[in-house]
Amino acid sequence: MVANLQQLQALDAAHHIHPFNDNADLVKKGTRILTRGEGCHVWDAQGNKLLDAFAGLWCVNVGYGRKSIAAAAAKQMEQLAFYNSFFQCTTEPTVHLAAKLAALAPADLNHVFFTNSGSEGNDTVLRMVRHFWAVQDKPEKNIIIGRYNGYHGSTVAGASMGGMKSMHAQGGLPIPDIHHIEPPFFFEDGGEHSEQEYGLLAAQRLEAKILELGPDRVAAFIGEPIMGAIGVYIPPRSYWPEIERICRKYDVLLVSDEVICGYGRTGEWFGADYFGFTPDIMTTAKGLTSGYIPMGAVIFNERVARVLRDKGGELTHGYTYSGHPVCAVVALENIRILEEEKILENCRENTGPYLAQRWQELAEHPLVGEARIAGMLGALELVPDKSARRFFEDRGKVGALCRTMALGNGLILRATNDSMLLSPPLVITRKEIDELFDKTWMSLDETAKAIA
Ligand code: PXG
Repeated sequence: MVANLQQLQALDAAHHIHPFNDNADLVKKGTRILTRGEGCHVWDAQGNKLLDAFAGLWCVNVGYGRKSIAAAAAKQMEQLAFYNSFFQCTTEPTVHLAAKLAALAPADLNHVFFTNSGSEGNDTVLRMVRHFWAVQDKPEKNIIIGRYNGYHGSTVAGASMGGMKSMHAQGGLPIPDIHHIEPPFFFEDGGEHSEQEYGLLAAQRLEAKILELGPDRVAAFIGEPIMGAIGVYIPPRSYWPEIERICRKYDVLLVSDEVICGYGRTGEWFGADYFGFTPDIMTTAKGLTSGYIPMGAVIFNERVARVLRDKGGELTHGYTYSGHPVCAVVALENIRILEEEKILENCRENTGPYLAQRWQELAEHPLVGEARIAGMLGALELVPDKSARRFFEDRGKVGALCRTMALGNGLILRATNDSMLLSPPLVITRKEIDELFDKTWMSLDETAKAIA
């Protein structure tokens, strides 16, 4: 227990405005302060040990406490703490990382622009996509289509392309020339269709929207391969290939927001690999450095990069810390760990299937209407009645309650509405998966009892 916890909480309440929090409520309750992490566990200031089934915020893919990452950062800080990538300069690790990402990315996505976060990545995407069409004498081809309830970050462009109503309500969003279609969510929306049929129908909403707006107006479609923040909506296998077909038919750029899915979350390097489609552009962040340091990378294919390079003139876009050398060595070390410890292979062949099996067992609980999972990304849909695909009337209350129960049982799960979300470090062991199962079941029992 940290001796000065109450003091820290008082200082926090007095001076720190938290992201995605009801700050008035937070001041009343006091912040949970985390102090240490090792593998899949974190400790809070009261000394509680918690299984972090949410990997920080969908990001600590290689787990906590990696000394080799800390050492790589320290060494680079001593040698060259910073230099920029503007004005015909860059640093050695930045170059190595760009080449490494080009090698990992699918197809001919061989060109990398560095950012500090996923949100900045998506702002970069918006500007570059519009510029791409403008320099080909199509300035009117500037509309980006996203999806309602999609999450693409908190900056102006990210939140605009995202489809969160509560975010649009603050700050006058979305900006012009952004449109949205309904997302694929079989549990809510699938009706009597088979999943694969529904996947096609949900994708065809994009075609209808393109035709409504006019193909000459639509620059790009952006989507998360699996929608994370809204509740881990895993689309049917038929969805993404159909989206790709439609984008190609109308020459609309396809942007895969891989901020959560990227770097192994699904057991493949990218969500696009998992679903078998090839985007033109990918936004990545989070798992790129496993959250050890902020960094993002937008990865472009040959076509987009060539137009931007040969016709685009000077690129009037960049962040001071684009390609920061310390972040680059952290990313390189993180990727080295993912590769050398065969973490993706292990997820695909060993722990992933085991996690899926145990997660599916949770669907037997009376409170669970659906257990969905892809690789190391899952959700439990809590429902009032197992026999119907229906939500609680007061949506979100039961999820929040279950999250609190889980914390009491030493388990961190995130709740969106009444979906309990799962995104553990990719290094989670079978023993920890059993711990996850036991603690989740117990939390579901306690939640069911509390609302009975
Ligand atoms: N795209 C996706 C798909 C994301 O999940 C971002 C972009 C933005 O990345 P940065 O690094 O700017 O945060 C994200 C981030 C939640 C939650 O409530 C999810 C994210 C961020 C904050 C909260 O689950 N994802």
